[in-house]
Amino acid sequence: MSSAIAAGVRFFQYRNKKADRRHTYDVALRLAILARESGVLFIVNDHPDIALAAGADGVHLGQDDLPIDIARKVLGSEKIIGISTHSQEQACEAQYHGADYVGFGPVFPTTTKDAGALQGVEKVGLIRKCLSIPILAIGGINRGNVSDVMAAGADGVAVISAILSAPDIKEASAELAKAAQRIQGEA
Ligand code: TZP
Ligand code: MG
Repeated sequence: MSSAIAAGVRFFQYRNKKADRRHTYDVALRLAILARESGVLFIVNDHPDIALAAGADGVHLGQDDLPIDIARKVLGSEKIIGISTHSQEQACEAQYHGADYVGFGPVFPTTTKDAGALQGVEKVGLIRKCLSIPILAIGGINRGNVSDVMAAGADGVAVISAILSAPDIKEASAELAKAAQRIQGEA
């Protein structure tokens, strides 16, 4: 996380599908402290209660996690609640129920997760037209395609393998952050 912070990444999610809840809490607590000291945002995947207990900025939900309004009861109005969406209908519903942002994808093929049907860049543009909350595109995003996704209307990108599998995490983070910010600056 420190390398990515130094490279300009400003929004982090702790995602661990294998750990037990105690371990998830312990790690989330340490990351939340680092994030606060560094002035970046930090959210926890899946678990609103752990996000709250660890002092994170919010939670990222999936379609099978707690509903947004229940997570809002746990977290209160100040915390960030984001949710993964895989269709225009899910994205609109998320906004209606008070999500602060949607993750949308998979935009490109990914081997990180079985994330369902490919959405493609065009769909990002489509949901941009009907959503006022930020859209974070996800799935197979790398330095070669980040500009296309941003140009289509995403407000940011969520990236796993193009950063974590890169030989130099700081360099990969910097390239992605720079490309995303450049397009934002042009908008
Ligand atoms: N949700 C949709 S695609 C995806 C998730 C968690 C995986 C993204 O990982 P990568 O390695 O950036 O393609
Ligand atoms: Mg989840």
